Amino acid sequence: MAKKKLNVGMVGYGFMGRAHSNAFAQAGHFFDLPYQPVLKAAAARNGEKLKAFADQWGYESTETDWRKLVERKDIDLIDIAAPNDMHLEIALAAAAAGKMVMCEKPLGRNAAESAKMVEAVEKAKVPNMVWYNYRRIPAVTMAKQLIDEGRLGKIFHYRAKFLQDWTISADLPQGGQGLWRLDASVAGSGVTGDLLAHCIDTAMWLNGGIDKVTAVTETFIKERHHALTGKAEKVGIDDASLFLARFDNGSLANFEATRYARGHKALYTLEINGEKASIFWDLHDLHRLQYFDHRDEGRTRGWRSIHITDGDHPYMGKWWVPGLQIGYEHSFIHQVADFLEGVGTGKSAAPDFREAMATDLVTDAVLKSSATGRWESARG
Ligand code: SOE
Repeated sequence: MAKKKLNVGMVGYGFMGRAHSNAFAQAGHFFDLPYQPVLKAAAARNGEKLKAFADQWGYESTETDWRKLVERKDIDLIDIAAPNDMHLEIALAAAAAGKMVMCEKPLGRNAAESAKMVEAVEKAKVPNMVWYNYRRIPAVTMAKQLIDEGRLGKIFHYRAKFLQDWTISADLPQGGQGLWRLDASVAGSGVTGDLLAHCIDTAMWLNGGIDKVTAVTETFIKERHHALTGKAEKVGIDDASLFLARFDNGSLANFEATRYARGHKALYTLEINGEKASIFWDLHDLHRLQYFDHRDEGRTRGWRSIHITDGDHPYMGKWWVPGLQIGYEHSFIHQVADFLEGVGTGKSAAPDFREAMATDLVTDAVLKSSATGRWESARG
């Protein structure tokens, strides 16, 4: 039987525009879904680049004004893969037009923006989701299963890092395409919203709510040439951000993100220590879950390196044969698959806008604490 079509309107054609487009194109090939996504139209300001993107990915049409895309009757879902300062306006318009809305992380530049987006999608009752893709790396999903099964017992510690090194050069400009992440007025913050947001989303999914935080941030390069104004301008983003946290379950955590860890490109690691067992995961070795279980027989007890490629591992039954790995882009494909399953049952797949707003409350608290030097509530 022919599947119902779900027409996607994509805003943005950068790194995330490509990751999301690939996910929409591939999901139906591997997952048996109630809807078939159709790459109906893409929108961006630069008509020439947009056309090249649309041709490459097979979009049927283009719009150089995202408002036209939102108004179109033949679009069911708006996917926001545009810079952070555009999320709010597009999400409000899309929800008001009755479209389903997917938004790249972080949802807002701060929790106040996110709250407006939550209100809009809840009022319009449209399915909505934020692209926190790392939850759907099979090894991370399996960590969630093990924790929910109680295998770790009481959790004492959560540790996460997201380390990069791509902004160390003082010659790197801020602003403009590709480098808007360095412009605080566009991005909202630096590594706190860009990298720690991932760590916080995964952490709260795995280990529950965060109660309070105490943080320190630093901007190592104070002034950069602005690609749009052509002048040297003060840098407003945090280059590095570290914080301690207390979770509601009593566990203690430390988080660190930086773009100044020479040698590290995207080293996202997390470790959880429980009374009975521990888990460690590393994005550079993403198909492996390291697991230590104290209940194992003493003589052979040790860290197991589980290759998450077998049919009974999360999502893996849909891919190749046991032993063959998948990668980064598959986390986005899994997210589309879960979203479309949810649309079929009338639910939003996690994290929906409301759940993602909780992450923005934590990142707001981190930035506030780094300014006040005090512990701050992570609940606004
Ligand atoms: C920054 O370099 C970045 O691309 C983030 O914006 C993404 O969210 C992260 O997954 C990888 O790093």
